[in-house]
Amino acid sequence: MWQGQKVSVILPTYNERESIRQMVLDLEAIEYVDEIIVVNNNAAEGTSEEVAGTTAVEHFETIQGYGAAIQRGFKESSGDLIALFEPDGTFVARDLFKLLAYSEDFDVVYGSRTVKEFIWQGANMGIFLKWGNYAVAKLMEFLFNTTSLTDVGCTVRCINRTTLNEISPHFTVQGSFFGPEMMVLTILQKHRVVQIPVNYTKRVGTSSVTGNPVKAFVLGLQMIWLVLRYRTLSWVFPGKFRGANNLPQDHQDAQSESKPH
Ligand SMILES: Nc1nc2c(ncn2[C@@H]2O[C@H](COP(=O)(O)OP(=O)(O)O)[C@@H](O)[C@H]2O)c(=O)[nH]1
Ligand SMILES: [Mg+2]
Repeated sequence: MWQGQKVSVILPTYNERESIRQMVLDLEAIEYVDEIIVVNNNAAEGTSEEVAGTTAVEHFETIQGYGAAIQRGFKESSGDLIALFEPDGTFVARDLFKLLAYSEDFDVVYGSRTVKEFIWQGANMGIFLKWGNYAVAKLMEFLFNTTSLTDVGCTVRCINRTTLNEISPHFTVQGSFFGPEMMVLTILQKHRVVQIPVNYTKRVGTSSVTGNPVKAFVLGLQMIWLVLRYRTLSWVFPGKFRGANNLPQDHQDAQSESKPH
């Protein structure tokens, strides 16, 4: 529990048999964590055995894809605050503290992996990935005139239940560019969002997405397309991405004048 709110952590897994147990144990050691959900997305053989004996609850999602796995995790979670991490050794569990601290003022706290001081030796965040993520993030920031963004591909993030309920009916992406779709939806619905640096370390095992430069480049193009598509659609159909409980625009503007952000 964090400030009276139940905390769920979701770990999607595909090829992290060697590292998932340690991540679960690290999360279990954090007193604020109430629920750990592992979403087994047709994961490497032996993954379930690694999770067994921990307090994590494993769910099986057969639709292949990063987005499908995370959306399944969201559906299975019961927390008021829902955090996402990867169990591949690249993220550190203690960064959850930072997400929770910011969640008091923000509906969604996004992690960023492109701040130099937080990129560990051996992490897969070379010039191409760093500036590619940064450039797409700045494109999103500029086109939506929103908070400072420096990464679009970081899994680590924390969202509150109310906001998740507002955006989830609009999810369409089941693949690897689900991350920026979630970002765009929260921005379009005018939720309070912020992005903060998180540690990014060396991966255990092989990355099946950004470890391959061709795949990473194609993913970058898909992300740019997604940002442009959402920007155009939301201009042409202004009410299209409104959340179920969203107030009309003029009410929101009036409300936000009395809030710090
Ligand atoms: N590659 C891949 N990753 C998936 C899939 N489903 C869930 N994931 C999770 O997505 C995350 C990102 O994958 P990873 O190989 O670490 O790519 P990277 O973070 O870009 O280096 C991991 O936590 C995976 O477990 C899938 O179908 N393919
Ligand atoms: Mg990874």
